[in-house]
Amino acid sequence: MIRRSDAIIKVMESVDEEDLVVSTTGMISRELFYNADRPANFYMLGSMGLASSLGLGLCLKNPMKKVFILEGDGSSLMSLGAIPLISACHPNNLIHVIFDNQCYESTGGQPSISVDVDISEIARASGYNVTCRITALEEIDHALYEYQNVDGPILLLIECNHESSHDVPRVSHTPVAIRDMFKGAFNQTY
Ligand SMILES: Cc1ncc(C[n+]2csc(CCOP(=O)(O)OP(=O)(O)O)c2C)c(N)n1
Repeated sequence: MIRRSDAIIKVMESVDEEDLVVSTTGMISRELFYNADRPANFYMLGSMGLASSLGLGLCLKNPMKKVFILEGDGSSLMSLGAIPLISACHPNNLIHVIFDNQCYESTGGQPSISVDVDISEIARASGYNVTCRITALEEIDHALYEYQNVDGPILLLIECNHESSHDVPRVSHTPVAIRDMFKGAFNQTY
């Protein structure tokens, strides 16, 4: 089974300098910050469940840039209406990555209902252009390479284990600094 932090590192290896990344609150943002901090990352420090809605807004406002949404099964299930909304808006620049460890790992590992509910099937039924379930680390870059020129919305659901190190530091940028750095990256043209 894949460790979530290894999956985050793998995804980030396929992210280009100009791509935008929005990460959900909790350990996903902390692991992203620790392993791949960059101005074009928007770390949600609260507002669980809203990373995908924010990512959709960014896609619609800036169709020239790819937007990666990094969230957990818990975060995704919290705002499940975002999946059909994303689909209905046809953002061809959106890549939605869900690290599914079947629990709320950041707050102690309480089980989520993703053990019984396949979120990738919900995305497929909602009309995402591509959905795929990933069970091995090496499948991540293969999938991102294969779909790099395919229109979104694309969903990668990555099955992860419950393992994680809580020694990973908190995001040390202030919310204002995150906003300002991200704004600069959002407006940067290449
Ligand atoms: C509205 C709201 N509810 C609850 C929390 C507390 N909280 C922060 S992260 C988290 C768990 C997130 O679970 P998931 O998205 O599955 O990610 P994981 O930690 O499992 O990687 C919770 C419950 C919060 N920050 N905001």
